[in-house]
Amino acid sequence: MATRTEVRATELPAVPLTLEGASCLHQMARVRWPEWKKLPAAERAAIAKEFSAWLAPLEAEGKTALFAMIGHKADLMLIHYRESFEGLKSAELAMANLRLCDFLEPSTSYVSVVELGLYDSTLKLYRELTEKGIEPNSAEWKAAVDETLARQAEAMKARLWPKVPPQRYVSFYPMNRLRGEDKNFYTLPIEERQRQMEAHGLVGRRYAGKVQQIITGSIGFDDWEWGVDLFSDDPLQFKKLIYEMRFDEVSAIYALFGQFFVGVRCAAAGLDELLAGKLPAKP
Ligand code: 76R
Repeated sequence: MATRTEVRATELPAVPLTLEGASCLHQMARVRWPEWKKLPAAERAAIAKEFSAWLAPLEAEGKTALFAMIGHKADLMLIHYRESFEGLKSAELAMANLRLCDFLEPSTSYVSVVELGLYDSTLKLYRELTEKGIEPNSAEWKAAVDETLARQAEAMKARLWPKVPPQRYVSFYPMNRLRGEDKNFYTLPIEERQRQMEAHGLVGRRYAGKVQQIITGSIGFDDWEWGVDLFSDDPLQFKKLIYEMRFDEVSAIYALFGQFFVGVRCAAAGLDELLAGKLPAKP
């Protein structure tokens, strides 16, 4: 087995460049059905209307979306994208103040930021700078990194600041890129991680048009390293894509997954229907 020094034998800095965009909060909640059903119909209607009126403009902007979740882990999931953590906390507070939240029991949540990993450009840049004899972390090195990041952030603006995609189904799950003490992605040289991530991207690209993915990074924010959101009009595509990726070297060896959540997108305007036991249309 390779020793730690052997697998770490690379001249290049280990950390790939990443771009961060929108702050993201997933909120899962169960409806307190017995208490909800006890309310008079007029009160239920007023409570649903208050929530829908708050949600509708955010939904139209693509900033917050409502999903009806399948299975016992949650009845509802809200996905919020905001410009900052302050924006996320404001959304959470505004929502908590709505009367519907008295009838919701949070079951879990997930805090992360939209992240684009730049393994390809990182490796190209690090090699270029090293060949020119520029010292890692010197002023010149940092300036070149900043310049690359600024250029990429501009080119990838739409992906960094997404609207919640419009597809009918979502699959959300958190994951890590290490398994136990022997299988640790972070001890691989950056060249090897770049190679594996490139192969991962190639598999993913075969699902273009069928599944839209948004990767959010959560190191330092939540219990796993990444949150994965997949959106599709055909939920079977989630299974096919994730199954195929299990055979990817990077997933087969290094991926560890948390709980999976699957749900159906619902229009804000359909909330009263949903809470009356009927699945509404998507927006
Ligand atoms: O962003 C890009 O399109 C560039 C290539 C790419 C990166 C950097 C990419 C492509 N992903 C990247 C990063 Mn991904 N992805 C997952 C999962 O089920 C599994 O095995 C893992 C869960 C899926 C289903 C998926 C789908 N990806 C990441 C990262 C960060 C890792 C890091 O930086 O070390 C994780 C955790 C992750 C996990 N990925 C794609 C997809 C799909 C469908 C694509 C192609 C997207 C496209 O080109 O449109």
